[in-house]
Amino acid sequence: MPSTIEKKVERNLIGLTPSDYSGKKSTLCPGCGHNAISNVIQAAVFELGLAPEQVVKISGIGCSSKSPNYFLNRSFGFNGLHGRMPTLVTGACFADSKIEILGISGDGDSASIGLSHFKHIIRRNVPMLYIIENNGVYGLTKGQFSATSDQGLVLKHQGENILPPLDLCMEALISGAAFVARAFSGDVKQMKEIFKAAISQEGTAVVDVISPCVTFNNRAEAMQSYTWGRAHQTPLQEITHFGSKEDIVTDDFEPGSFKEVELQDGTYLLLRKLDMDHDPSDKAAALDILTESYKKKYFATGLIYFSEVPPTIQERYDLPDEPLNRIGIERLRPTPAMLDKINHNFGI
Ligand SMILES: Cc1ncc(C[n+]2csc(CCOP(=O)(O)OP(=O)(O)O)c2C)c(N)n1
Ligand code: SF4
Ligand SMILES: [Mg+2]
Repeated sequence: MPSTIEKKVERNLIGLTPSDYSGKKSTLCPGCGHNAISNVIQAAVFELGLAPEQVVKISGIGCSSKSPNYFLNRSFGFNGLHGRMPTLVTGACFADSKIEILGISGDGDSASIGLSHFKHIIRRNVPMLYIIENNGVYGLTKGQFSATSDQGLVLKHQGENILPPLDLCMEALISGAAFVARAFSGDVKQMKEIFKAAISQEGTAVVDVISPCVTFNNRAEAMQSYTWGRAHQTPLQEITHFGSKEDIVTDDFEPGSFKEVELQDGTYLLLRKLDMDHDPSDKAAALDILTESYKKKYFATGLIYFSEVPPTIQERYDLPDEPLNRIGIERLRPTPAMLDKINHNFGI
């Protein structure tokens, strides 16, 4: 009898296949760093075993903000106004306290027009993964400087950038983020582990991904180019996300060279020390590494800072356990008698 070769399709914890997590075909430029990020988001959500319908993707305006079209077709989504992704996220988190929120933004979206929203969503500790697809340029509007463009950068239609850049990891850290990481589009392995950890974290987890714009800002001497990124990426640690403590098995375990970190959902991160010897639980050390890498123009990637999570906005407002969008209008709306009582308390 002829043997039939069965193609083995990989399935995750909930029995879905990678294609259940795919999106539309990308219309971004071939080679754009944002495409790699879309692929890695798909892989991370697949590996965590989250149903796509448990996720909402929210973005602003930019090539980066278009990218939620290209992953997780079956998830909820909203493409909002420039710089206003965090405002929409805040609304979504009040309406549905159980949904996983992925906020996708660009350096223009978050460091220029949306900077105050970026900082306030962190201060409020809205539970989400906040990804900045940082190419140091306004890609969608054809190559203007953004607030993360390097000082001295020369762009075709802009001349020389005379202003110093903002570092969004530094802004996140001083705004009170309990999870701050940096990744590079050219290093998908590290990016995937960071995304998995960031999704497993309660509160606002910020990941600044250096994501080259191959059309407007990819000259070798530009900081956010592939050439510069590859030459100047300095991983702080080797980072692996595990579903449980029992899954952590390493052959070359040397005490002192590994650090285990438990995340809010009971999953684990294993950090293996590299040359940098960085302690991500030390906020001063995190600021030092960011200050040094800013001055010396390299990208320290990996987990920059991680701490116990302060109360989320939902905890501070004492939201009920049951998401408001599932409670039903009869139970959400106060009865006439209750309304009278409330009005009476206001002296009406
Ligand atoms: C209120 C408002 N101001 C300006 C614009 C024009 N605009 C659209 S996208 C963009 C910048 C996008 O840059 P970035 O967020 O870095 O995304 P990228 O395209 O580089 O991925 C600007 C200025 C707009 N859409 N809305
Ligand atoms: S213009 Fe730049 S940012 Fe936009 S899709 Fe092309 S490479 Fe990506
Ligand atoms: Mg940009």
